[in-house]
Amino acid sequence: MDKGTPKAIRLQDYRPPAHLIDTVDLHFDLGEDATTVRAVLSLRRNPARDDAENPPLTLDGQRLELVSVTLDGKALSPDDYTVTPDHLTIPRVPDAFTLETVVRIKPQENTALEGLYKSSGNFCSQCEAEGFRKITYFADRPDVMARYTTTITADKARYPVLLSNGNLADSGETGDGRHWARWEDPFPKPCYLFALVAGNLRHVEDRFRTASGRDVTLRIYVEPGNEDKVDHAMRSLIKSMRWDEEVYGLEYDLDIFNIVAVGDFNMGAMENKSLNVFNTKYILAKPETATDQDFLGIEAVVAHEYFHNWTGNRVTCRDWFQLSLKEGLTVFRDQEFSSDMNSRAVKRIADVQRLRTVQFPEDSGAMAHPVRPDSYVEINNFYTPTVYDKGAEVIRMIHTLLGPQGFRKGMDLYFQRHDGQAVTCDDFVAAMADATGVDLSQFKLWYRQAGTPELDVSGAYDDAARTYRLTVKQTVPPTPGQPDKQPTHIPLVMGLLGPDGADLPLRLKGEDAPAGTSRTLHVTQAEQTFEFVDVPARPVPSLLRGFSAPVKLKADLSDADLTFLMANDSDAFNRWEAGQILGTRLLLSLVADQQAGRELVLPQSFIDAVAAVLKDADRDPAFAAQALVLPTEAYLGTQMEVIDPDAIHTAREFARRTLAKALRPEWLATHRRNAGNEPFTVDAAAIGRRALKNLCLAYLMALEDEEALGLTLGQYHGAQAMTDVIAALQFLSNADAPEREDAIAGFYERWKGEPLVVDKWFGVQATSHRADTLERVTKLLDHPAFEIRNPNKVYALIGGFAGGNPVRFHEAGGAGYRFLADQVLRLDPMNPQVAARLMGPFSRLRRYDSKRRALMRAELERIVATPGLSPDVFEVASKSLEAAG
Ligand code: B3K
Ligand code: ZN
Repeated sequence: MDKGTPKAIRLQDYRPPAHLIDTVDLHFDLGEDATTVRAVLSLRRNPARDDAENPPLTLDGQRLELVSVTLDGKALSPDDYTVTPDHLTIPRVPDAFTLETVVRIKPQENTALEGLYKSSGNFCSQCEAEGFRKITYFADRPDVMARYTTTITADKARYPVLLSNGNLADSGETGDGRHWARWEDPFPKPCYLFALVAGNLRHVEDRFRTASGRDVTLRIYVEPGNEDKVDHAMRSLIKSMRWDEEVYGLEYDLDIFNIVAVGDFNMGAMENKSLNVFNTKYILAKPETATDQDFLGIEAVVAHEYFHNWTGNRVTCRDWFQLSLKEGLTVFRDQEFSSDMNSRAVKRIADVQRLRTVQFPEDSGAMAHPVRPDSYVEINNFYTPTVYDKGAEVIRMIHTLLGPQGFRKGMDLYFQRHDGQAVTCDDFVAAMADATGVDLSQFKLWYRQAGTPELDVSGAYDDAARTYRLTVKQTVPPTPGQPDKQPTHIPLVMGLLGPDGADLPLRLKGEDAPAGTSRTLHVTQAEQTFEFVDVPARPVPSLLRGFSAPVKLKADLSDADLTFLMANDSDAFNRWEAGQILGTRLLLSLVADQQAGRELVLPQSFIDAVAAVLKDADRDPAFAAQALVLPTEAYLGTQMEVIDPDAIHTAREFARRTLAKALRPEWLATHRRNAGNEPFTVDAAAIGRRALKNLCLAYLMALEDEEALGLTLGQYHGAQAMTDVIAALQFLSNADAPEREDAIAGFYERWKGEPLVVDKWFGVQATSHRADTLERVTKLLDHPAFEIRNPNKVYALIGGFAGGNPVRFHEAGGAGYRFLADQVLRLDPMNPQVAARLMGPFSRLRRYDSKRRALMRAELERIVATPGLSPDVFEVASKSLEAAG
């Protein structure tokens, strides 16, 4: 670091702001060389602070060229203030005053995509978390909420569309080919929700009438030529608006809701008040260009950003440690929305898989942190699976503990108390507890303790007494900075299956009568026993139904118990889970065989279990497609003490090939039955049939015989929907077939005009498990379609290889590690956020063998020794090294 080691910001140092800002009047003069920003702020001393004297005014500002400062109409001279690279400080200010600053900025040179920048010639902004300070001097913290007026002036021909938050108040022309628009946002907001867009954009419009009769104009802005790809996003928006009214009684609060899709964006989307800015990936879709997963992703992200209007914007975060207050809650809301729109079980399975393959590794790696972190160096590094996805699980557990009605009561109270405020996770939990009388004091540990809790459950049936005792032990593993953990409050939803497969009525010892067949046990101690009485025969327990807590569960279930649960559990998630546990057990034993040099054999009982699911597949194709996928290589890694990527890959491919061969006629028949040429729709049923069909083809292609290859080529050339085309291309890119190269080249030729489709093309090649993948990926860095400045391209090619191709990335010589470090160092000066995000795989080095660990450590040392490193990359690299031991 050239500026010395960056300092950590700590939650315990929080102090309310010294000054409040009531109104902000912004004037942007957008130019080709530079942009001038004039800001008029009305400020006053914060009565909530107990400073003895009037504190100095300190505003945040970075990379701003200060032109002038005026206080209550009087121009200040440089003697009246100090300017550092991060701050503007005025030592003496009155109790209440108006401050006007004028600064110049260069959006054209902003490659970090934070603050005001240009994408495809259009101006756009991204302020969360701390980008507003790159636009103007301001108290850039979420607990300073102000009313904004924004006037934008720009060349009319280049930038016909001028947008900001709120309502359009006025507009006009200046006579010199320039025009202007003034936007007023009536709702006080933190500056991270500010947005500005100016460009040559087209829009598609629709309307929504709210429950109380307000007519809202909905507009989606895209680059010319993309108007035919917004229909699904618009429908998703309308569905989200209706759902939030129905489920939470929450209505939209302005007359206009705008979405803008831009091609260069660091993450998925951003919930700026009434002006959401989206990565094109989460807006643009038609069947020819987007996969089913893309369609589902769009529905979820459009909903997520819309739901933020209440959970995030109307009620916001006091400080960035509280990020999960809005993110965990909003992810939970979007998950529930998607479950209501599609298949609940399939959605839950997908969310749990994501949690396990992305969040669990984070929770056991160098960057492990609680849902509410205690400290950070760079806040952008904390937009993590832990804050988002584990945060959503924490909300889901509250939902389970309170029940749907209790949860709704809690939400009502939360808004009643805190509308218009910047609050903490404690405030949220207090509203939930106060509304229902449920004690959540121990539960709050979930916000403070990092690490994935482990549950060890064993059951004992007493024939004579007709009792069944479940003994539950919990431990929370140590994580960096948190060596000792306390038992937390874990809702363990469970049932008991009788010998006929039906749920038994559940009566705990001491209860007068059974209470239901599925119930929540409150696990609150290190070890606890629950005794059920009146149990007629030895039951098979169904534990952690619906994945009721984000824990690792170990249960003493036999293979026969698991097969029984697969066939009979009334909880669909647990039917899937039983299969996964079986699959994981089997694959881990194959991994051990592989490591010991023993011959690999797939037991007939496992083939039979898969055959049974396949036989029944047509009843619920979407579910079957999930149940028939073997646990992923990434997930298997999380289940091992020391991850062995080669043995995992070999074992899993062996199992796939053996299943393919043993059940070949069944895969073929199921493929055929689900490959009908029905008209393309994106409903859950059709998505499920396509998923099942492509899964069958994936198994068949594990054999790479002529028939499979013929089917794949037929699908590749004949299919209309991108889901099918890209699936076929992916199978081909793994195959040894001579047709492979033609297909890859042809795909590019066909789709080179569609950047999002080209991203898929990069992704398919980056994740191929063929031996020459790294060589190919390295070459692709020089492909004319690859742009290091475009985050989507970087995530597809570099991220796809490092994060989505364990066997090739962890190749024993360390070439993958060298490649990743090179790319991180190349990218860091341009875009630190994206560079830091790529480093995820390095932060898990502790989990690998000593040789790989040493190779990764060497790359990390090379990174931290590089002068001028961003705080983003420095934080991840140095923490990874520290934890490496
Ligand atoms: N709130 C934004 C994420 C901002 C990330 C800043 N590095 C998107 C979302 O979660 O809805
Ligand atoms: Zn969010």
